[in-house]
Amino acid sequence: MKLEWHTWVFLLGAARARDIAQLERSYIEGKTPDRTNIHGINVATLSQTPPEGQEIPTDGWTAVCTSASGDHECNKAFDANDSTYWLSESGGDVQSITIHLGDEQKAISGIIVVPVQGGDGSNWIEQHEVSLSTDGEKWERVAYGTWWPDESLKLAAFQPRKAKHVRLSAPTPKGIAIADLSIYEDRYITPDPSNLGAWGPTINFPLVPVSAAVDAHSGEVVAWSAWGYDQFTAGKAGKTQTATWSPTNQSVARRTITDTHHDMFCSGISLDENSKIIVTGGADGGMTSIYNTTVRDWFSGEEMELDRGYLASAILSDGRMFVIGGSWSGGAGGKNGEVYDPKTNEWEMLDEAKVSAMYTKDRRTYRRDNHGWLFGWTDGYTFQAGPSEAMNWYGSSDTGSTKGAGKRTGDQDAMCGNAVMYDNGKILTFGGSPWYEDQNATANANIITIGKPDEQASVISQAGGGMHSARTFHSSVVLPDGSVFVNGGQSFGVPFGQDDVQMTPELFIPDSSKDNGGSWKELQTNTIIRVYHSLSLLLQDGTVFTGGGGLCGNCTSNHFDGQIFTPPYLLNDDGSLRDRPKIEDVSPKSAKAGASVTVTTDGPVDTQASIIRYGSTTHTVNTDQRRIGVELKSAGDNKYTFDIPSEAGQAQPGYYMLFVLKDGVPSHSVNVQVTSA
Ligand SMILES: *[C@@H]1O[C@H](CO)[C@@H](O)[C@H](O)[C@H]1NC(C)=O
Ligand SMILES: *[C@@H]1O[C@H](CO)[C@@H](O)[C@H](O)[C@H]1NC(C)=O
Ligand SMILES: *[C@@H]1O[C@H](CO)[C@@H](O)[C@H](O)[C@H]1NC(C)=O
Ligand SMILES: *[C@@H]1O[C@H](CO)[C@@H](O)[C@H](O)[C@H]1NC(C)=O
Ligand SMILES: *[C@@H]1O[C@H](CO)[C@@H](O)[C@H](O)[C@H]1NC(C)=O
Ligand SMILES: [Cu+2]
Repeated sequence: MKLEWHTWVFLLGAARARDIAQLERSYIEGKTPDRTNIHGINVATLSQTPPEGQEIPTDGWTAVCTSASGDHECNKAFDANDSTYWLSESGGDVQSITIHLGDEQKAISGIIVVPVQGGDGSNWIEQHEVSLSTDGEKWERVAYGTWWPDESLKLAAFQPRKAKHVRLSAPTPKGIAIADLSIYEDRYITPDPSNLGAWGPTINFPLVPVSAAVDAHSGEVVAWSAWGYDQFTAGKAGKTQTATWSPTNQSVARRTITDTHHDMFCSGISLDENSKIIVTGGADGGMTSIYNTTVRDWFSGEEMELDRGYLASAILSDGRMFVIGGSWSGGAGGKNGEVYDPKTNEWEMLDEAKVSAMYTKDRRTYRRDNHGWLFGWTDGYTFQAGPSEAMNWYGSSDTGSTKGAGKRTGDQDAMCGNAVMYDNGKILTFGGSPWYEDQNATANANIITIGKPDEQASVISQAGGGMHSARTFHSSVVLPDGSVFVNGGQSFGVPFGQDDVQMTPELFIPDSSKDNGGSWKELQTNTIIRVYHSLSLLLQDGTVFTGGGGLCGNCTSNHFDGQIFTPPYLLNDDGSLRDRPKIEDVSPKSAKAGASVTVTTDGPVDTQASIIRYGSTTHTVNTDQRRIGVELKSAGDNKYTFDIPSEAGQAQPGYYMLFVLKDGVPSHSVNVQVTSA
């Protein structure tokens, strides 16, 4: 049944509509439907993957709590009796429980908290923080965020660390209660930060972050699931659950449930010229929704001409948005191109932008046009680099156009693989499998160089070596130095399966003097599985947010979290942050193709800098991210100039993060908007 999940949901979609309404109500009221017997009482479960490793015995534990009410003493939080519980007093800013483990443990990897069952909910924990210490004095925060307030199990999984003391704290004036708290231990992974990078902290979300985008104005990650916080449906359930992580506040906002009439699962996502998040199609077919990050709310746009799900979209050189494919919704086949103008909120069919040119040979027809690798390019053209073996140019004038652009060298259909423009006109493609699922993944990589649009001869494909590991359902981001970070995935793709997982991320390091155009390097091994429905996004400070996976209702592959990965370029040997250069000023802040931009820094920086377009992503697709390497010319006194590429569409319109580097260490970014006119 696992393998057939999508089909199963299709068939049962309509019949289950009433069940879904009921389930949804119970979720909102904080009552999850599934229960399991723990320590003699029925506990509400929240189906998710437990922390890696084993639960450690409570022998020898002692605990200190900030306060305790009546006979609900501190140690009732781990007395192996879930009808008794620790209850703090109310008032104060923060309530916490600190467990002294006795002996030092080598690799604490997570905790699970059982809330009081059957109470009135007044002592549920929402915002929380987990910290570890080896000496009881110096604490490291390993996880934080917001749990959805209900009586189901709460979990925090993190990169394993040595600890003798574990603290869970909740910044709330309400009292909190814990019926049971268990602690997990996994194998130790030796840190090597300046060489391999480092994982952590974990950020807990009140939903499975399956789709997300970075807001250019605040740097926040806006993440959403579907109608439910842990499940999607092909029925028209029409709601969206959204939660936002703020890097400034270091917190996750409570999730909001919006009556968008749009279940934004399996949709296309693009950030337009003004960085509005435009979400198209998905489980509710033809809908268009637009997220305004200022007012933090969704608005409806005009509907597409065709129903689509698992489509892809890309912003064009003139600021319009091209979409193609998407047979997962509204019947298989015929999902030719359409174009949307955010200025007029109008859609137009491009009947001659033929989707059949990009079909894979999947055994299922509704899978053949999914998750296109689209790159908006010059003169209103879009380059489609895969996942089909065939590549194409799609034009957007009049009724559109299609022109073949050859095949990737030595590659085959690579559904659910990744494609990233890591420099101006240079695309790295890697991984994927011939069918959407139930096939071995590939480690193949290709480098595709594109030039003049609508010409086959302008497209050069070169085998790009191979990854260390075969992957499908992985995710990736391009970094300020032009390298490409790849995380997660399976070597045999099974949606919602968690076997054959790749736990070691890797990095493509471009080098045009090498035959393969670069090399692949393995990075620090992770312990949180990131497979189907997981994602990665580049943040303004040059770190990576990677999260999600699952969204399968009561299956255990749900991951209600994200994690920060800090690449080696930011770290010293001891794990502390390296000194980084600083951008003092950028002018102008908005510029067209060909314009010159002046940057003021706090000292001398490397000649090579980069602008990276903000990303939006779901299901391995991120057509928004794009790095353009720019060369800085000295203009005296820590002032430099660089040019936006001369042809409109090379840097397609939108917001970019400008990074300067010093000896390879990137600055925090500053925004530059590339405009279409
Ligand atoms: C758990 O605690 C309850 C309430 O104090 C008590 O009635 C029950 O016997 C305890 N169960 C066990 C297994 O000790
Ligand atoms: C972060 O803080 C700002 C202002 O203090 C607030 O407006 C915003 O909602 C917060 N964001 C999150 C995600 O909590
Ligand atoms: C978001 O909404 C605010 C308030 O209605 C409006 O002023 C702003 O222009 C909107 N932003 C975008 C990008 O549409
Ligand atoms: C996947 O690869 C393994 C090992 O090469 C092979 O035995 C198996 O048949 C392959 N599975 C499929 C579905 O191709
Ligand atoms: C999952 O949910 C379905 C439908 O609500 C139910 O039939 C099934 O028993 C549940 N499975 C588990 C493992 O709880
Ligand atoms: Cu999916």
